[in-house]
Amino acid sequence: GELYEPEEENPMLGWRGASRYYSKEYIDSFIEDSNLQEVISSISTACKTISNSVRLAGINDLLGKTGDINVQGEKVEKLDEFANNTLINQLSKSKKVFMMGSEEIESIILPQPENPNAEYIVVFDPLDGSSNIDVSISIGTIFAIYKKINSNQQDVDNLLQKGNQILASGYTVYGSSTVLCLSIPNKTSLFTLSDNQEFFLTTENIVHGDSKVYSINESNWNKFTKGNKLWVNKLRSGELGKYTARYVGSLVADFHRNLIKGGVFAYPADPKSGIGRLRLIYECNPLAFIAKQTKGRATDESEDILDIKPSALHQRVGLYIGGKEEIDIREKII
Ligand code: P6P
Repeated sequence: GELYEPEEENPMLGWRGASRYYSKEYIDSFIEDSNLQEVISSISTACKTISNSVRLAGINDLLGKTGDINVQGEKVEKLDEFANNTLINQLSKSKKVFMMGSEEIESIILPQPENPNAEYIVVFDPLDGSSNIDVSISIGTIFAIYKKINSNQQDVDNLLQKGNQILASGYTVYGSSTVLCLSIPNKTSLFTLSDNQEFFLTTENIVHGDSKVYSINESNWNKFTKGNKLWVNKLRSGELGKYTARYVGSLVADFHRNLIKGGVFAYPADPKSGIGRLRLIYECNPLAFIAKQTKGRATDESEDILDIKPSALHQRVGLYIGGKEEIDIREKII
């Protein structure tokens, strides 16, 4: 795309304004550790590449299936694989990552070449919302960064850390615009990808919105517990205020809308098995961290998501995530 011409009256568009808001300098200003800055910079680079491939998927013939089956037993979309490889390659290039975990890969991923002395662990869902890839509906990348707990490159405990150990987490939503959300303790900001491939700070210190939206797949009604049926009926009835329903079918898009405007997203666990659909490590923990940093909350059927000790890499839990008040209301009702 063409370069921005400095515009005096609108500092956001001028280079001077842009340099003040350009995410690399901005991120470096609020992340002290230079190694962590490098990890985040490599993730943002990967998200630019993924964004470009998402927007051109049909043209690049990346649509459709590779015919492979992933650890979730789902058919692998070519774009999922591309996103996964892009993140692994960029994180490896940073030379700052000790170990990775991906929603697409069954076990531990080590950077190539390996970095036994690196400090950081990165877990990610490279492209969440795969069911929406072929129909041009928003999808996203989710990530979280931890410090390693030991230097054993075979020890999966490095990936099985509680969400409350997260140092930084975020996502990139590939929607009508490409927006990177980056969250560290008490500071969450949004960056929009410009046509000259820079992430510009567009929202600083976001706090969870408070409009009344509920986001749940109501086709699962017959599998809801009595408590959840009571809660959803109260949301519908107007008893808790005038709510509207929104459901994209991509967790990142539903979460991003609720973060900005407000609302609560729910994906209940199966009441019989207690097993959820969403992955604790790759989806729920990173978003629960953001919710907490923006005055929101996230629980599974009973406890705060960030307090759950993961027992398996691909563990799935129920998820109720949104403004703190919304989650508190549900807990009083169920
Ligand atoms: P359902 C997408 O495949 C995903 O993992 C999440 O992004 C999304 O919230 C959920 O599944 C949608 O599931 O059962 O409502 O289609």
